[in-house]
Amino acid sequence: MATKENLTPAETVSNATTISQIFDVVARAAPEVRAGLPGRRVAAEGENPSGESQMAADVFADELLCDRLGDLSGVGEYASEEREHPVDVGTGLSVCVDPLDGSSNLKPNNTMGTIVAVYDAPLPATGADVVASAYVLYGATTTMVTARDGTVTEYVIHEDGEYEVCREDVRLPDDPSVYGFGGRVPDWVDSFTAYVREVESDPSMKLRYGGSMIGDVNQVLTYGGVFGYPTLADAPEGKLRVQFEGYPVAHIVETAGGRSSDGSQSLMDVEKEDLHARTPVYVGNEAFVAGVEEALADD
Ligand code: FDP
Repeated sequence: MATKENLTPAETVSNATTISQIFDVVARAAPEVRAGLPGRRVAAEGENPSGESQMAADVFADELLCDRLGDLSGVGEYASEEREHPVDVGTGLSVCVDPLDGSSNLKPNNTMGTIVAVYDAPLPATGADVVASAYVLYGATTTMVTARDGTVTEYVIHEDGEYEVCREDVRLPDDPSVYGFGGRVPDWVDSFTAYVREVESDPSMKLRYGGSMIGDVNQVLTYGGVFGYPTLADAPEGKLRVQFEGYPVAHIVETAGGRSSDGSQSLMDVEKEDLHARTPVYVGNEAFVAGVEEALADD
């Protein structure tokens, strides 16, 4: 039997096939990740490379996804928010994973996600290297949103790992209605606070913030609007990580016809050398993201 190490050239797979396999692995692992949560609502011993405490569920999801994705013959590197360095798993595409996004929502039993970015380059990669992205949302149901080849698709994932398309060619609605921003409000910079007050003054806009980026971004993808985790007074780079959160979410939102920004440029144009580097994140309908950039321009 061909193992990953002894594949002949004829047995190597195309990037397009590998992307499909990555999405398939992630969808099929999702019910297992979900089923593994109830017993893992406790802190793990370690911290992740960003200095945040880990839950047992973070570690569990990371190990599961590393094993499964690392087994794919077209995957060369696996990196996650839970590991200091990428794991060399062969030759091929690089995969960056946030195994359990929003894991502080585990204890109160709220929404969480898994985020996946696929790069055709060694890690750390750039926005131009993104060839596909996806997230799983563990909500009332389990869904997966993928972006590749200019199209965003939403799937519903069943308990046995089978999945089916529930929304094709997902686009941000033209009549946006939700907004949500992370960080403590007193820590926001004044120009950003002023921008948010303006958004709030629009009677058609409603606050929707759940503390899990994927849950919050999925609301924007469903109803239209804006999500951000901004620059904070004591954390100019915000909280979210470029490789694991910024690029994949920007790729999905931009492919769905929206915009992304770090405050002055598309998130896809941000370049940071550190695998775990952070960036402010603003994503949503064009007008809202343009409004953030305008508001922050004078800072
Ligand atoms: P969490 O720390 O719970 O994993 O990835 C970081 C993240 O969640 C995002 O999912 C979420 O948007 C943000 O942090 C929430 O941060 P705050 O607790 O500061 O609101």
